[in-house]
Amino acid sequence: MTTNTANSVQSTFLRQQPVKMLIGGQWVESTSGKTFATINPATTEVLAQVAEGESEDINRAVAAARKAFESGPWPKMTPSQRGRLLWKLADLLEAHAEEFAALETLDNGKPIKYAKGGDVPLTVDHFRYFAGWASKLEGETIPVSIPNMFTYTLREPLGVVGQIIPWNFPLQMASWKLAPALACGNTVVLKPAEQTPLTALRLGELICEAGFPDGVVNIVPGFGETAGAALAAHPDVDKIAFTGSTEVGRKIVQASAGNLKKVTLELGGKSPNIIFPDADLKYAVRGAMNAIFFNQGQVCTAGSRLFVHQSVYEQVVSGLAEYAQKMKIGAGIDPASDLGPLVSQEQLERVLGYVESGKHEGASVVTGGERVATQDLAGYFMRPTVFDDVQDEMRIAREEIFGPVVVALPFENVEEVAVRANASIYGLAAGVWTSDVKIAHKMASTLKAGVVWVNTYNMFDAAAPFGGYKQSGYGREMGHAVLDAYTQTKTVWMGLR
Ligand code: TXE
Repeated sequence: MTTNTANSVQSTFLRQQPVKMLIGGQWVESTSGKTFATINPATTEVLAQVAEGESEDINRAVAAARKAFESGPWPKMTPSQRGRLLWKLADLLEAHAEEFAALETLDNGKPIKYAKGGDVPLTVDHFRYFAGWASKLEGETIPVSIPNMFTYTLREPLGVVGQIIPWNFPLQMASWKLAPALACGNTVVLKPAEQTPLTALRLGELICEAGFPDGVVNIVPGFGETAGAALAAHPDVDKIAFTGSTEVGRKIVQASAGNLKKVTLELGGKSPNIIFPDADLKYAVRGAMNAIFFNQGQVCTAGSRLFVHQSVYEQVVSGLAEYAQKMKIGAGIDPASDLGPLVSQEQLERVLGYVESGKHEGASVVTGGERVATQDLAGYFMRPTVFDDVQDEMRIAREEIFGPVVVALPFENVEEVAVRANASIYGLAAGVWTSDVKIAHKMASTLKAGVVWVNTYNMFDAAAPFGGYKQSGYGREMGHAVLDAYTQTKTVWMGLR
């Protein structure tokens, strides 16, 4: 990826200022006329002014989605027609892959090599996978015990779905939400995160180009407390799908109570990543590095609690610190960068606050622990950080930091580490590194997490379900599991006498 691509992105999509919102198939300004700035976190420069949606805009978007669900061409379209639209969207996205990768990197900060090699192709894949499901949503015939009855089920869409997404994987999160909802025949109001609205809005242009009927997808950028809260509380929204903090997840549940809308939540984590002494340490240490530092640690599944058997503890911690020191910190748009800036000043301050709290509670910084601020790196950069001398009850070992900060914790045996790994309010993911198949299976079944990776980490595929145990959320995304979250079952009884 070159600076030219970045420049061309700036001069095409970003030229239209303010970037408008998509309601009922039209690109419109906010009712209030307000806009907000989205920042390039590598430079702190304003990338674009974006229309700022508030409750009145959410009302308009929900009305457009309702109309499209009840009376537009959408409910009359066949499943295969819906599938073809999703496939076409995937093709269009693939054709604009370079542009999307650059836009994602500029808005979020992530290294372009990951945006190009991960975010965009995985998003394309996601739309293709769910394009296939549109025509495979089957009901069942039910062998009831009452004579002369024919009983069967239909799987029907829920209606208007509100979707609120975070800033760490803006494009992928949009696809995780949109693709299954649309495959199942729902209509959507999507609210991107205020830090990173651009790729979702550009995707909106491709959605129009693909030929989705007006109002099927509405995209309203804005802030959580206004646009997000209005969507979560809206009486004409049938379901809310949310990815973000556990704290806001609780607010979503409360707001949804008014009309008892269905809710799925993908929330925070404090995932244990456990290295046993018989692991192939070369891979395990590299795996531990990727588990925590990928995407600047702003990953809900980040392997932020690194449990290491005491016999290899020194070796692993020093190996990890060495990797951390070698990472190239730089603007995401530079193809050589391994670690970009954090997404915002607020996030940088939050993460540095955790570093201070760790030091204050007696943990030691092995490497990192500070902001990088040079003339070239004026944005929200920080060094990848490894903590030692950590106690399980310290805040840095219990709370989600959501930055490039890992706590290393020695352990003695399998039983002990299983208990400590599970001693968390979260249960999103876990990693295990071992060459002993018995330990691998034992840990896979004992760990209270929605996903367990063995001798690998942060693997995702559209076909593999993902979601949290405990306070990491409700429901599953991806795979056929998510179809339950976007359909409802109707049972039909026919008397045959
Ligand atoms: O998240 P928020 P923030 C965690 C992570 C991070 C922390 C704070 O620990 O440090 O959350 O990040 C919208 N009603 N995760 O403050 O606020 C908001 O506009 C409705 C984990 O950015 O949860 C955005 O679109 N919506 C995580 C989305 O919620 C509201 C990803 C997420 O923002 C709202 C992100 C409200 N009252 C952060 N308030 C993950 N699970 O991957 C905010 N929003």
